[in-house]
Amino acid sequence: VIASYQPDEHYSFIMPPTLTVFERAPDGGRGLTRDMAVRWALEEAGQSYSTHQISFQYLKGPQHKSAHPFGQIPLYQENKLNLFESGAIVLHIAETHKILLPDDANARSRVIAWMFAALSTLEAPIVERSNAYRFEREESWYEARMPRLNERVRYRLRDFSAYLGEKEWLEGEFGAGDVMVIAILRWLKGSELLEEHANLAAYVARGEARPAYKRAFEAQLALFTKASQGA
Ligand code: GTB
Repeated sequence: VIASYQPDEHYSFIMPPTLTVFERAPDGGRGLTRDMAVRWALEEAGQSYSTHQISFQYLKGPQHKSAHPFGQIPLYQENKLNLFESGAIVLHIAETHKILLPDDANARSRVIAWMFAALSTLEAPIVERSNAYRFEREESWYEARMPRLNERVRYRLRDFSAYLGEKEWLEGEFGAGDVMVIAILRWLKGSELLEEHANLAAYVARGEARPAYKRAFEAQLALFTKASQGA
């Protein structure tokens, strides 16, 4: 046994966890790949970690797929645990470090509901729009399709903005729901969609101003810069 699995505030590892990430991030170091939320949660926990950078070829190879069924990043490895899906990894970090989740059972369920909302209700139209932009820009129908995809994002943002109102965070204290929601809203940066709601733009900016977020962002950027310099 090389580490304690007791989920208490002294939870620690002899071997820091390893996070598998892209060798060359396709997002230009903007912190949009799915390892970003995990890095952020690890920084909130004060948990050191190492990164394993892999090529696209390795991503789709049998060794990686034996740990990650879909051949994706991030993969989180901690002692004997191989964990995939960024939301599940963030939840694991929150539970084991007793951070980012309220003690009260109902409040905890609400925060977890926000994690699901980020990864389903909010994410679906945002990812659809982003995929169209990334992969279908040259198609003849792209210009005609985009307004519809923007409208689907707007539909969700209107409701979310109305709900958030002037709250600082979703459920009182900053939590795992905020990590996941802000991580996906950041995909809209640079479009007018987020800026249409001053409270949403401010909410994302509050998340990005957290020291843990900044450390996570710098860490992924450092790898990207290294990769783009061919190091
Ligand atoms: N539901 C999974 C999770 O949350 O962990 C989704 C994981 C996922 O989509 N991983 C992507 C991946 O491995 C990388 S982050 N893709 C390879 C594959 O599926 O074959 C997604 C991503 C890629 C690029 C940008 N970008 O360029 O802006 C942003 C996000």
